[in-house]
Amino acid sequence: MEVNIGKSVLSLVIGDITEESTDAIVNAANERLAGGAGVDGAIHRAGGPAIMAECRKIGGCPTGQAVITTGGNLKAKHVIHTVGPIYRGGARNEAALLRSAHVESLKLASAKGLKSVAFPAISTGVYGYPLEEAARIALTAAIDYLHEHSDIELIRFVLFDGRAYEVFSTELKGLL
Ligand code: AR6
Repeated sequence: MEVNIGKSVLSLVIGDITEESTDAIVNAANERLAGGAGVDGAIHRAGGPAIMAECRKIGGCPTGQAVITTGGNLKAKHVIHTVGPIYRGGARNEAALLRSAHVESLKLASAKGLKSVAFPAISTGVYGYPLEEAARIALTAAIDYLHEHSDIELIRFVLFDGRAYEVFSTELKGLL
């Protein structure tokens, strides 16, 4: 599914984000930037050791913030590592932190002059964020950003399975 937001494109696809050829792909990292399971493990495996070498130099990233490294062997030249919140019931500022993870990633892309960014469904795996709410927050952050900044030409959400794709599609239709 693809929609125009101003002069930019917001797209949803099913796939493996490590195969994306956007200028940057976003990693759902942890605060230590230590690597892990899920999409984080997949990105480090596919991108090779240059990514972890830069993560070690950077040292860490607070929840809701973002940092950028090389894409190593990936098609994407850059990886933006952001840390989504661990979901603990919803009353611990999770929504604001999840929005911030998206906005800070996009600000970093803009600051580096990048034009296209692919996101996974941050926080919805190991970190346990309910998918419907996470999709709404992620999509709202992306739409708001594209309305306010015309430099980013494409934001793509790369969903790993059909269910996540369906949930993101339904939420996106509800936001338009
Ligand atoms: N491409 C796209 N999406 C993927 C891929 C892939 N290759 N692999 C998994 N997903 P998660 P989190 C989806 O757990 O919840 C790590 O250990 C997956 O189906 O990767 O933010 C980190 O080191 C899910 O929908 O990230 C942190 O400690 C989504 O990506 C912690 O997990 C996010 O799931 C972060 O947890």
